[in-house]
Amino acid sequence: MSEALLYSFRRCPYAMRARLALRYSGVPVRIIEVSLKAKPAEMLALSPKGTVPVLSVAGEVIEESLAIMQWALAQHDPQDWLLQGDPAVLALVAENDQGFKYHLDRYKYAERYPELPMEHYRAEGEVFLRKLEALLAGRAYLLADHPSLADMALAPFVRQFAHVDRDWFASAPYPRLQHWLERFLQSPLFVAVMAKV
Ligand SMILES: N[C@@H](CCC(=O)N[C@@H](CS)C(=O)NCC(=O)O)C(=O)O
Repeated sequence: MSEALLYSFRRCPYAMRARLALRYSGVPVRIIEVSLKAKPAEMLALSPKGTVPVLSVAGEVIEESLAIMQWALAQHDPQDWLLQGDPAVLALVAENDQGFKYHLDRYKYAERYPELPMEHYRAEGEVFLRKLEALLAGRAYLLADHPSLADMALAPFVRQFAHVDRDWFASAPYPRLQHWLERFLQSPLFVAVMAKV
């Protein structure tokens, strides 16, 4: 198999989740850090839609972060991140990608949506935070007592939400979620995929 290439942007949460799954799977990948303002022509030739991450492997192009995660886990999933195909995994990722992300963007860039105050967008995002807090009752990870694809697909987005106003997040009533995020941020896997290349 020829070398796998991942077009990535270090701070993009979609690219982070792809890097997490690829590194966990142990598949060797060359990471190409792109500038979103000047995307490389080779990447656009493979994937004209122009979003990162894009994985090019063995003649195949995978241009959605969740599909890249699933591809990586299909190669090797030593700690059962797929939870043996439990549909709850993809359902939670869909809620993140189709619901929470929308509110996250409005909260993060509230000045671009001046029709409502920032607190409104934050409160809408908190509905999902409360759900995650409840899922963490009695277990260390969202859907099991070990990490799953859901934890890894969501954590980069919860991180962004938390970092909009760190003081607010630190004092918000989500102790389990705070702990879960902190453990993720300090995990060797996350630290490794955030190293500057
Ligand atoms: N649905 C895509 C979304 C990827 C996405 O939106 N990535 C952003 C960066 S975080 C991007 O590349 N945006 C294009 C741009 O900013 O030009 C996925 O899951 O991979």
